Amino acid sequence: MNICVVSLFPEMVKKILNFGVIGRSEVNGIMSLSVINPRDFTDDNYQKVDDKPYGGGPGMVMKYEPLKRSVEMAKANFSGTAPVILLSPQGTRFNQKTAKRLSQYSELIFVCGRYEGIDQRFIESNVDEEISIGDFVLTGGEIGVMAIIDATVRLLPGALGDESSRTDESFEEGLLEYPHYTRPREIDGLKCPDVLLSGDHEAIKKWRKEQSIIKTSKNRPDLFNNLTDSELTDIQKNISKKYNKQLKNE
Ligand code: 4GY
Repeated sequence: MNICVVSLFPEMVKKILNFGVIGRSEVNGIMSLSVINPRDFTDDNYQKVDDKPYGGGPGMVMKYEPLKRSVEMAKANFSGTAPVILLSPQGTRFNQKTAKRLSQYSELIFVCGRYEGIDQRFIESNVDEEISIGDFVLTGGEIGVMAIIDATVRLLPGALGDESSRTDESFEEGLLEYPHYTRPREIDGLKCPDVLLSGDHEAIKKWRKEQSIIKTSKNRPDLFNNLTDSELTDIQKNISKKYNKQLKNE
């Protein structure tokens, strides 16, 4: 996968994506990352990438031309299949499903904004898709783009070693992950749940599913309420009911 990021802070994106699984994927040739700085595509002496907003108001707005030329350069380096994706709070919400969809592309172009916003005409004529990583406002798109690249590249074949993609399956089922334990068996008086040491694979599977259900109904009622009736057995529905009653009584 070839990825190009348009950003006023190229070092930020390059450095942070150079660790662990994602860093290795670049060494292994699974992914290649380049960054284009819109400041290199200005034509005035001050290399101006922003200007005052028409209509007044606080802050500065990113100018159309340096961004457009940056995207043109990114496209010239690619074969022409890459969607241009803008990171902004106005975008559609990113999730595991989006990561899966993006991982099917062989080329991606991301645009990071800064300041108060981006000239709308650039968005309308040069951006294919607007994506948000959450309902909060960052100082720029860079941290969002790093989250999206991280979640997407780890799905590429060979990116994870034997760590497999088991962790995602739970999200695809619409449930949060079950809790994990490793050695020692007891530490600071805290025990590992007996069932995990029982060797009874069916019992372990059942326990983990129950834990996922409890966690999801407690922390993410939005996800839990999205589960269809057929996805949960009656027993599993009762577990969450019982658990929610317990919570209320506390
Ligand atoms: N939320 N999800 C986000 C963001 C900062 C002004 C456009 C977000 O993805 N990006 O908050 N980005 C803004 C800052 C210009 C980007």
